[in-house]
Amino acid sequence: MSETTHYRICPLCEACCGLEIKVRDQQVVSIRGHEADVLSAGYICPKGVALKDLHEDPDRLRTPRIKRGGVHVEATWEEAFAEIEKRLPPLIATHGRNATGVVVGNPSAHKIGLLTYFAKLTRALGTKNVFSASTLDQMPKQLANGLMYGHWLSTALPDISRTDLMLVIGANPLASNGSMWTVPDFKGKARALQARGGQLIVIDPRRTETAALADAHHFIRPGSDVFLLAALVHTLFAENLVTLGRVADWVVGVEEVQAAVAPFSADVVAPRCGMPGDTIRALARQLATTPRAAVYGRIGTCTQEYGTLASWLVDVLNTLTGHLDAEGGMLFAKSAAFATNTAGNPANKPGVGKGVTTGRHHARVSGAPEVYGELPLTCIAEEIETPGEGQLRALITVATNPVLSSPNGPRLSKALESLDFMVSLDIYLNETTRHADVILPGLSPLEDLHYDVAFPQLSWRNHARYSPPVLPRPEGQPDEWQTLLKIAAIAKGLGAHADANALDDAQFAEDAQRQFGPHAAAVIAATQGLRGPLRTLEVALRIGPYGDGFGTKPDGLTLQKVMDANPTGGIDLGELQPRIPEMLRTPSGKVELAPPMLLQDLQRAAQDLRRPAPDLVIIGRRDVRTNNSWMHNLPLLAKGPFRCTALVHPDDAARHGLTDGAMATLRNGERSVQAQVHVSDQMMPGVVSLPHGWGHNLAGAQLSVAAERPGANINALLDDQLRDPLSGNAVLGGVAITMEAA
Ligand SMILES: Nc1nc2c(c(=O)[nH]1)N[C@H]1C(S)=C(S)[C@@H](COP(=O)(O)OP(=O)(O)OC[C@H]3O[C@@H](n4cnc5c(=O)[nH]c(N)nc54)[C@H](O)[C@@H]3O)O[C@H]1N2
Ligand SMILES: Nc1nc2c(c(=O)[nH]1)N[C@H]1C(S)=C(S)[C@@H](COP(=O)(O)OP(=O)(O)OC[C@H]3O[C@@H](n4cnc5c(=O)[nH]c(N)nc54)[C@H](O)[C@@H]3O)O[C@H]1N2
Ligand code: SF4
Ligand SMILES: [Mo]
Repeated sequence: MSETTHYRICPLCEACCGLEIKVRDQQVVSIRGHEADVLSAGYICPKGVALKDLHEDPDRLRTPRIKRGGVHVEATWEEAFAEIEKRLPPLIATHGRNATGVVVGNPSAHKIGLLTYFAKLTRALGTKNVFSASTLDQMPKQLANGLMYGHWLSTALPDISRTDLMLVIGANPLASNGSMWTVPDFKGKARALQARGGQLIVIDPRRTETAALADAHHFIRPGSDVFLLAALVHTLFAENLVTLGRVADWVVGVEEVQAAVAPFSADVVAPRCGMPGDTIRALARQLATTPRAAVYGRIGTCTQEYGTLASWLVDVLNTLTGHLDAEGGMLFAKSAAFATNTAGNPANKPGVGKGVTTGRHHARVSGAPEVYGELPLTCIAEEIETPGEGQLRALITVATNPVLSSPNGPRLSKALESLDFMVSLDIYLNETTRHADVILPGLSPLEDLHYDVAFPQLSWRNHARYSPPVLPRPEGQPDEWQTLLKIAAIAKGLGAHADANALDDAQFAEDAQRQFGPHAAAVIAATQGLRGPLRTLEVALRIGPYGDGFGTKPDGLTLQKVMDANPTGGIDLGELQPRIPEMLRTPSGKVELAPPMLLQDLQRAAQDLRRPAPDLVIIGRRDVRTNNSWMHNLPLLAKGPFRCTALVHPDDAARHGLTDGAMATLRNGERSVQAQVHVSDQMMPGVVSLPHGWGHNLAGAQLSVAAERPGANINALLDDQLRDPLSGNAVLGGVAITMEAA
């Protein structure tokens, strides 16, 4: 057979690169970057190439598993759904809906089927126990976005192709390829910035790959970003540097912010941050006096006790230096589909919305407030362990591996084993799914279609790209959205034999009625022949800001037009443009610079300003050849030097009697792990770095390559009780440890 060429968006990380995939005899022959791709222009990393390994991985599940006598055995789809029907509805009948829970993980953000259908499962279950990896990651940013701009996905993005100064805090895009910011080839764009005379500055407790590229790098004590950022803002006021630029008419709360940051002068925060006061002041001046500048903060600023405050202050800093919504500063994307901040508002009128409320209900055991309908993922173990009404007895996990990815994984693992019933939608039998009674596999990415729901709302450039499946799927394997609908139907008492497509049609008709009223019949007629997420996408594109409005704007986008553009790399929708006030969805129609909830929390930070720094703390690390916990089984990525090492500063190594290559025991109270030490002056003294997602030595998993070099699980050390109280986000860094030779 002859070779065919396919174009497919990589679903593995937020860079969303366009790939060119050559196939012969249904075998992948090569994967490279798609030069014509309108977003990524040929950029690719080794993980994209490893999609072939993922597709061919013998450990990847292709058929369901049911646990019988403690062992996972292969089952048909019918048997798997029958098992769920046998066990889930009786449990709901006896213990109520809140005895069930769902947790969804990172890969779902890259799957239109999971993203658009997950909520149907949670609705059918009717439980308060909804958890996601968001509370291990970016919930603080989501909350800050919601409070300031009225929607959690309204994220101000660095206008990297036009800026002259870029400050990166707590992110390492050279390894991660960007997050809450879809920016393939960050390195190339940063180099271009430098080539036009601009500067890149990095603030990080480790001199990272990104810091090595930068014009300047400053160490910061883990967890102290809130103090640094408050001091930067303080300096702007103290030195009369505040300017709002083009958004001046749309910002409220400047004076409140000025009063709230009063305790945080540069000299006061300096010891806590481990940064000289002069450095902080100079940075504030540089940001204020550079006409095109952008501050970007990411996971290092989120996964700490003051995560929401730090995320908010990044945007406060951008606003008060006149860089919010300005070319070369921070801009908002305008997505072709699915963006709440483009819906129902004619351009240039102030956008008004419902705003954001949290705490509409609370976690049963900890009392943690709900945020965007979710409870903190780190509450799961205690919700399972603690008896009483609403005790969590049945859990459905979707594309998540919290036994490795969430703090105190060993406790969670034990708790999962005590559940009455557990179902996992997952492509591996791994550290988490080994606890499941039923595992339902999703398709290989190469067998699935692709359209990004969230990332075009976070992209450095506006675009619309669709990829069809590259390879045929195994006979009889459902789409993941169909699997979700089946479980939803079972939970609603409709039985295991309910037809997913019929359920989908009925649901779509109902939704169309609600959304389009008198026009519902026309919308249903216009989308005949489509179903599932494709139908949802067709509607979203056509009513979106570039859409054809179902024929009212004939030049506008339709699904077909986006599909047709696949071979030419998708449709380019241009550079980001200023969007305030039209994109706002706050009740006031303004940028809320001083949400009361945040001002109040800043007092908590003020009280904490003089806490002495622990002797030694641990932080995480990413490597370009890993992806959280689940790609260590792919030979192409697993080969080479071992990546799960503890980076230790030479002074700390000497202090603790450790030499390069030695094994160290890292302890947090009763809990400990062992890791190989790599002595490196990349580290700030007093800070140890160990990557997450490792620890593949747990019995019952089926990950033959990963098990060869299992690595240490940093999350076995971290504490499930440490959270940012506003967002419920876990604290993943800056945790005090001790270290000794093993
Ligand atoms: N200490 C520490 N811990 C961290 C972090 C850190 O920086 N430090 N980072 C945190 C962050 S940012 C995140 S997002 C979380 C991630 O934590 P999780 O969301 O739990 O993600 P993973 O650990 O990558 O697990 C992904 C799971 O999805 C499965 N999977 C992969 N593809 C598919 C698919 O197509 N369909 C289905 N159904 N399943 C699939 C994999 O087999 C795996 O079980 O980890 C967090 N944990
Ligand atoms: N190759 C690869 N790419 C990935 C992933 C992966 O696992 N591997 N995971 C994906 C996911 S889920 C996400 S969320 C993104 C995350 O993307 P990034 O936010 O870029 O994540 P990291 O590369 O971990 O960079 C975080 C940086 O914060 C620093 N840091 C730690 N603590 C602090 C602190 O208290 N203050 C400051 N200022 N800095 C601190 C760390 O040293 C690290 O350099 O990456 C995504 N991309
Ligand atoms: S950077 Fe790598 S993993 Fe991320 S989308 Fe691009 S090819 Fe895929
Ligand atoms: Mo993440």
